[in-house]
Amino acid sequence: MRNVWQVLLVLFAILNQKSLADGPCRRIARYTVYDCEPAWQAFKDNCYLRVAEGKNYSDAKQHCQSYSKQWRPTHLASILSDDENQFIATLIDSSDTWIGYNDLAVEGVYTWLDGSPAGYTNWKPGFPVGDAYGNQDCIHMFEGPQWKEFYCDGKMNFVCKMPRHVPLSKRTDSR
Ligand SMILES: [Ca+2]
Repeated sequence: MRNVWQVLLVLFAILNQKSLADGPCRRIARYTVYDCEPAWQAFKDNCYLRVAEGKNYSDAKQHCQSYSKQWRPTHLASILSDDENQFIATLIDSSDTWIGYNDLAVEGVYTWLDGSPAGYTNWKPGFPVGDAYGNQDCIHMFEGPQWKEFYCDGKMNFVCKMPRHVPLSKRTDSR
């Protein structure tokens, strides 16, 4: 009888160790994952809303920010990979659409409104042209997945992006 308990104890120890070492389970436990609200579309770690209302860049920017929730700052969409670019291009159905990229602060230095590092781009061939045709500092998707700059007071549709995954560490840090 004692042997049976010893075997069970060893078995329990092995199973317990296995579950602790299970990578994916541990990773999920570090995040709170939110569903996207109605009308928002999920893609990987974010929710996206296409807003089919012509607004200038500043108004579009504020409109997106107004959706922000605790630990989920919302901005005009940043686009950080070809996958994400394709997803958004499909979402907006080829309409001219503001994205969260601009060189408003320093001419020729493009930054994302949500603070994402600049890296991926999908410029239309020949762009950016800088301010060759006037003060064009705001970036939009132009008739599909490619980007070009335009005057920031132009009015067009836009797309907002809200994080779905909030790291638990962030939740405790930002209290
Ligand atoms: Ca510019």
